Amino acid sequence: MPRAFVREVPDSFVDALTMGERPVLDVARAREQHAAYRRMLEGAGYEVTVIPADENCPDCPFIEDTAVVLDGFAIATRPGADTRKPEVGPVAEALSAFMPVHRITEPATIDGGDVMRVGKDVFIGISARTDQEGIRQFASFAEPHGFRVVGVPVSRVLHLKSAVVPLDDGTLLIASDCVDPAAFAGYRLVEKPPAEKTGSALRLHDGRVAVTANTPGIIAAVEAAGFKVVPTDTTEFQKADGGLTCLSLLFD
Ligand code: CIR
Repeated sequence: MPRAFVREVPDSFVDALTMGERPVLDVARAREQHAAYRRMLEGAGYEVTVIPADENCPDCPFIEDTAVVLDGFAIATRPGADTRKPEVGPVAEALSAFMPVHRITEPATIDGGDVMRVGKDVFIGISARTDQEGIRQFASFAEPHGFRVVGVPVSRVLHLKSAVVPLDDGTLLIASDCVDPAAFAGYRLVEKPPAEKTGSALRLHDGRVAVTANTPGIIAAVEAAGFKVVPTDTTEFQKADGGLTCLSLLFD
């Protein structure tokens, strides 16, 4: 059965990191949206594990950044932002009940939001949060299992997956002004409308794709590419630079 890990929203979420001007974050609304996101995953057949929030970690709902699950093993990250480093321990511990967990170690940094796995390809964003040593350590765990690891520079947005996400194993939704499409030769590329940069998509194991509900242009583009879309409202998380992928860790 497909599984999802999510992490609850702390009261301190009002202090979540943001790239731009400080937004006003509504914790109650974020919790409603988080609950609906969880129901969306359950509706798609995922068994959801909820990890309690940590008030000392305002960004802890963005659980994707703390670990990457590959085939039968996980890699616990070392996030680039110091306030986020303590998020990793409880997630790694919960994952270790299901699979072996490797750990990225100092001085490397890598955020899960920079790691895009498609089939046996793993693209890793070189960003403000992820460095070359993080990519090197990640590759040392992944390559022996047949994965191809490729570093990709990313600009204007926080993470690689803010710019590009898979819709299926051969199709990517991409913002070509934030990452060079040439890195993804061989894939079918679906362009994100430039005005909807904060929008994102999450492929579900049943073949449908969750898409941010406030981005009609992305919804139309994903539908036109042949996918069934599940509109999903995550505006409070978008204000804090989070995409749809960032709120869960999905694995079989
Ligand atoms: C941060 O700046 O780290 C959080 N406010 C947002 C993280 C979003 N993560 C993701 O999309 N994978």
